Amino acid sequence: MMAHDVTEPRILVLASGAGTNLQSLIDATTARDFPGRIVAVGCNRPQAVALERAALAGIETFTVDHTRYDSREAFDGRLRAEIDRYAPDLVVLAGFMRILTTDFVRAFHGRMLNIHPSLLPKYPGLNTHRRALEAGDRLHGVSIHFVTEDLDGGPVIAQAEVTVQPGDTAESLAERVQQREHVLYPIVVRWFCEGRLQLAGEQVLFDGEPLPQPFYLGE
Ligand code: NHR
Ligand code: GAR
Repeated sequence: MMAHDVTEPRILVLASGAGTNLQSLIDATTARDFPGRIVAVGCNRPQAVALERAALAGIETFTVDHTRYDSREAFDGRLRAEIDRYAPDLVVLAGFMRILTTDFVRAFHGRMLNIHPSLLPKYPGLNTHRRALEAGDRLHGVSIHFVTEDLDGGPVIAQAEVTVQPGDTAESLAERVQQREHVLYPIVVRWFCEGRLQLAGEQVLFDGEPLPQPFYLGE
């Protein structure tokens, strides 16, 4: 058996914050049998802990500080130039907090995933845990979807649920949702790297067949 497969998919992770999802992906991809590898981590915040996690794992990093650009187009243009240096097969948004322009999203069509902390189509956008609590939802969770121009509206691949408990706060809920995120994201990234996931129009294909509904991981 070859120690290194030169064709293994190249993964680039974009993050903005703590990078706990990045860590779960580092841990998964470091396992000997994972069918892809993280070639770089990009960040829009120079102080993000995600950058330290990448460096500790010996992964190359770059920062494109959005506060230094006066338009989204300029920021995305620079971000894209940095990403292109690594020629990734897959771009993984892992707690990445900047809305991306249409041109950027189109450049990575079918090759960019996001993890979003709600059961989409509920609560696209920000503050999902607070909004689920305020709505009195009994069920909350996380979704992984292909990124399209439609913010948090791209086709959903997989979801995991979390039951809202009496006394839950946005923080306690976020913590339990994140535990599910750390299980689910490596599974979906593995599927992509195995060539099992594709985007055809607005349709997710799994093993070449339309996915009738997202994979659903119960509690
Ligand atoms: N870009 C596109 N075009 N489509 C998507 O589906 C995207 C995207 C960029 C990021 C992640 C998303 C999430 O999972 C994501 C999906 C940031 C915001 C936001 O409002 C909204 C959704 C997501 C990420 N960001 C503010 C902005 O002005 C900044 C907020 C901040 O810096 O804290 O870009 O939730
Ligand atoms: C995660 O819960 C992720 O779902 C969410 O932010 C957290 C990032 O944590 N993403 C968004 O809210 C995107 N707008 P992490 O940096 O520890 O992975």
